Amino acid sequence: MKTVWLALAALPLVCGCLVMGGGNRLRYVATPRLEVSFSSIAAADEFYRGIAAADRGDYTEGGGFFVIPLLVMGGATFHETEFYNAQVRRTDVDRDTVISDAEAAAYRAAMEAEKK
Ligand SMILES: [Ca+2]
Repeated sequence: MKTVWLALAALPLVCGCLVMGGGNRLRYVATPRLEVSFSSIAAADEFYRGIAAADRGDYTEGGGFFVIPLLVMGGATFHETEFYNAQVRRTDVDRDTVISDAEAAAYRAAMEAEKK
């Protein structure tokens, strides 16, 4: 009986792997990263904590039923640059390409609030 449960648990992983051809898919991304600086180390720290809490779902292909196995196996395509740029645009409210302490703190608070 234990073997059957293990087989059932492994099934989604196998399916996800087959559908995507397995493994990582590399994709050339022409979009450059936005250049941005931080007003302080604390601002950078807040910003990256915000990024860690931000929802990556909109920037990851291969959703629906297979999303968990694909993420576990690294088979989904995550558009890292687009994701990063979107976070920078969202954070740098006054568009001066400097993320201030206040902007970073507001961004992090918003990301953590959305996560809940
Ligand atoms: Ca700014």
